[in-house]
Amino acid sequence: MNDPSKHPTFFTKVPVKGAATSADDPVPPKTGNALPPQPTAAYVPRCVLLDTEAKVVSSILRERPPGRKWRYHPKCVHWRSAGAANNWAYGYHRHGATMMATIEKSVQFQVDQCGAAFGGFVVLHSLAGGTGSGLAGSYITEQLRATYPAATIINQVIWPFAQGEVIVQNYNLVLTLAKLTQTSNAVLVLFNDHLHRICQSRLAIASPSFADLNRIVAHLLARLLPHNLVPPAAGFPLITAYYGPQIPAAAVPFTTLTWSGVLNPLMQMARTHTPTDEGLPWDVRDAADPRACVWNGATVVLCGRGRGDAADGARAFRGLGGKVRVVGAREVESAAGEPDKWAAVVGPTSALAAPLARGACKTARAHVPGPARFRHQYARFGAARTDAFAGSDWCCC
Ligand SMILES: Nc1nc2c(ncn2[C@@H]2O[C@H](COP(=O)(O)OP(=O)(O)OP(=O)(O)O)[C@@H](O)[C@H]2O)c(=O)[nH]1
Ligand SMILES: [Mg+2]
Repeated sequence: MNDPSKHPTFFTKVPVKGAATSADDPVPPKTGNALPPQPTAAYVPRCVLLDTEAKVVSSILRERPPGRKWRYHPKCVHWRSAGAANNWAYGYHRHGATMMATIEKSVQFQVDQCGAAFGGFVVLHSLAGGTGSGLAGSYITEQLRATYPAATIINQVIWPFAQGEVIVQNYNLVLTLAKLTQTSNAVLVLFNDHLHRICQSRLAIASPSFADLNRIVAHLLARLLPHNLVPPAAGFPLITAYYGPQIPAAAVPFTTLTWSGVLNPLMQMARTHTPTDEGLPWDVRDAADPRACVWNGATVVLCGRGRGDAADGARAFRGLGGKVRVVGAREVESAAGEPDKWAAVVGPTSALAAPLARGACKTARAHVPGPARFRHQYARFGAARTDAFAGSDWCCC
């Protein structure tokens, strides 16, 4: 998104003094709370950056790709120096109120910039650490819901690697999802294991970095968010997404795509909860197969050029079961290295039940009477039983 004038949903034009140069980018000090200098750029993204430590925010602000014509607004960048110790309770109870007090003006500023076009918020966060789960996913989402009751709130959450790097990740994700079921309209779950597998097996990236994983997420969100992602059933806001084709940029010029070639594998990915569009279990033939995922409504988003339209999507996805809505634009310009036909399916699916149950079971086991590792760390920072080890209600084992 180098040219913000083409993306009015994501950027606001603000008054400027002087020409923008990369030296004007706000760069926070390594520690401390001082706000960076005022921007001189004409366009600012409609976002508020937030962390309980400076490292990630600093690195985001230091990124200055050549040709980029926008800057983050310094009013909308907040950080602390302590971190949240991978502890939901620390993020929620210790950072929640103080950080919300500082960010609410930024949120109001961005809402004002949207004017009548304001529809809601997208909160992007991980589930495993203390900041993403306790602060962004729980406290801030709760406050946004209280302050803007009519707004649509979508939380895009990163599900941790199954062999996770955070030992208490299941506690944090259960505590967060328990809150989000009460506050969010849609929780778009994307799995780090899936993103990693797509990078390695389909995009020819031998050792994927977080930047590689994030590129997939950003691309997906840019194409999905203009559409309504709120699932049809109130009370169960969890949704996930599959997309295709998955082609390395270098191979795009040598690939000819047809809509059926894109949509048929995508349909099978959705049916069998397979994140990649290769090596699909084609023997799962219909929705009656016990191995097939159950979909309670789905949205198919088509972006691309050439012959093909909503009818192709509807035809390909007829076998998914449940109601399928097909949206999107046929005549979308694709950037260099992007295929000229692209599609995604997004919605609530039974595929989410297994990881959810696994996380809840691990958390519930820690909550049975007797010595429970780590639980005291949550109680120490104010997490009560009702805060969610209510997640144990979901336990199926
Ligand atoms: N996809 C993706 N996952 C990430 C990224 N950074 C961290 N993660 C995942 O997020 C989880 C760790 O959460 P973090 O976001 O690092 O933690 P935090 O929310 O900042 O919380 P604290 O460190 O406790 O302050 C792990 O599951 C990581 O795999 C990223 O850039 N992209
Ligand atoms: Mg962090």
